[in-house]
Amino acid sequence: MTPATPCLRHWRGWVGAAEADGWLEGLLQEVPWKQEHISVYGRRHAMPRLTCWMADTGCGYRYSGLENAIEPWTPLTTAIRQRVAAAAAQDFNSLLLNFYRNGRDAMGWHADDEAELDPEAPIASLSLGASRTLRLRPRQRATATTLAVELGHGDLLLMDPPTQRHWMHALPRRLKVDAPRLNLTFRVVRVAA
Ligand SMILES: O=C(O)CCC(=O)C(=O)O
Repeated sequence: MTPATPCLRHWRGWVGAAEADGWLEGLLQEVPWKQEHISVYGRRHAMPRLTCWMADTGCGYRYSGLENAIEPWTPLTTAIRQRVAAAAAQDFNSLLLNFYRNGRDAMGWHADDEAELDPEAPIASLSLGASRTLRLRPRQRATATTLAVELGHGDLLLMDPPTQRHWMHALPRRLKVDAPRLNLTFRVVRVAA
């Protein structure tokens, strides 16, 4: 059965505005942002956002049919990783960065439940820049409640298990937004022993 609510911990303004400004600027500069493409019904489309996958050695990850090349951690992502790990009481070995250039960039409905990810670990999501709405809905559409979580500059959202098993999430377009937004989701990839 789908739990009535997803297991979320939301810390608004988890990092103060001045430091969040510095992280936003620093990440825009130092991350090797990529324009990836996906195939839908045989047609190739540019993803509506730029992305980058950073991870420890051996933490490969596939989603939307993409095999993500692993980029090394940068000084800033290493520092942020340590801060997020302390807040979440959880070590993370990988990070998906999304760069929404303006309100036309978005992410469709999905769950972060790929076989590579540890289903017992939380996913920690840090937002920087323009405020946007994360929507969540149960996988079983019969109970089609859609929740909205407004994610602002410096917010940290923890999605605890079993959220990914029962809920999907999306970041819809918001056409009035001109400003950029970054989202960093720290994850635990299962590494073969
Ligand atoms: O940008 C967001 O807040 C959502 C990102 C997301 O859903 C993901 O990385 O899986």
